[in-house]
Amino acid sequence: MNENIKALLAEVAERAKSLGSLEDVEDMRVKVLGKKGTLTELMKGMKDLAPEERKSFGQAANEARAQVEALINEKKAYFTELKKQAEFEAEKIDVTEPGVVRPLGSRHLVSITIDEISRIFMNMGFSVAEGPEVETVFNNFDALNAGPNHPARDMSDTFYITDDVLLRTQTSSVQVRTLEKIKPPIKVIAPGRCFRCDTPDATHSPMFHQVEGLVVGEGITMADLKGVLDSFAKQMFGSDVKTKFRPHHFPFTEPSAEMDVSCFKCGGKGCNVCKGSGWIEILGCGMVHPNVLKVGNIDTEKYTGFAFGMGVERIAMLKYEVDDIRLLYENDVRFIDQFK
Ligand code: 2NL
Repeated sequence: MNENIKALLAEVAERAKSLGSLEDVEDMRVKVLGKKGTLTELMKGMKDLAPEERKSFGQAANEARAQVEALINEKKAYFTELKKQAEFEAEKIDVTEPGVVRPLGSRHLVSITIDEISRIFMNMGFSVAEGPEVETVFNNFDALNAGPNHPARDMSDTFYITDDVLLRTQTSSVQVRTLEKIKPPIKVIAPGRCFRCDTPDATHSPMFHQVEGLVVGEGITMADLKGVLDSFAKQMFGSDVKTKFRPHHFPFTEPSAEMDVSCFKCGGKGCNVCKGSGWIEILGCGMVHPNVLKVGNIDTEKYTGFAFGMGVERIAMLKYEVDDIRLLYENDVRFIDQFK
């Protein structure tokens, strides 16, 4: 074999020992087999040879080329595999490693309380109605027997949007919609958000929640009102609480009353929750005023009804001993996380 080719193969074999990467292999391929590579240059010199030498030189050169190509392919495969293994190693994940703990949110105390109240009434056969927070003055006041001169209609007490549209001050407007829509017997509760122009303090907020209830049917009396609300009080605050009804006034009910429960904390002896009196006021109620029933074209000779309304925040604060209503809206996780 031609000395030059021998020397070239020896050199290639030597260089192959120090190859360290795919780049090195490619580098060697260009240097030996490339357009200006050492073996390519040798082959170009073939034309200067004597014809009788040319054949054996050509054979040797082709063999050398095949050898070098085989070597390069082998090295290429080796370093490709090596690289792949390194990549696999870098990508390796431990599937048994504990995952990232994402803290779960919790339900808000106001939602929890609405659900608790609703559940009790749903178990007594009430359905749940919802309506818009932006209401007509008619649905919020006129339909509830609060005429144009009623003090609650004052601009300083209610958020008006126009002369005829406002943010509802109680969820009674939902029951008015129910009265207009369906015929007795009616048995609904209306939980939801309400608005009044109040300066915030420990017990007042311009945005708060109510659950109101309405029952209309034949032969409904004050005894039904007392039975339903006494049962509610016992389920909400404990089976040993007593209830009492004090006369009151609302434009939409006649007669009207407020219901107190005996203190569920001290049993009536007097403590911080009942402010020493042994009783806690929890809701307003009464027999639906005939003028309200007439809004739904209900025959007031045939049908009677009772209604009630309670402030959700007040109930939640009493039950869970929260002493400032603003804690419910600040959404400090340390506070809201206590109730789940
Ligand atoms: C309170 C008092 C009350 C009503 C709400 C009502 C609704 C209709 C007809 C008659 Cl459609 N009454 N609702 C009745 C009595 C009292 O709420 O102190 N709420 C926090």
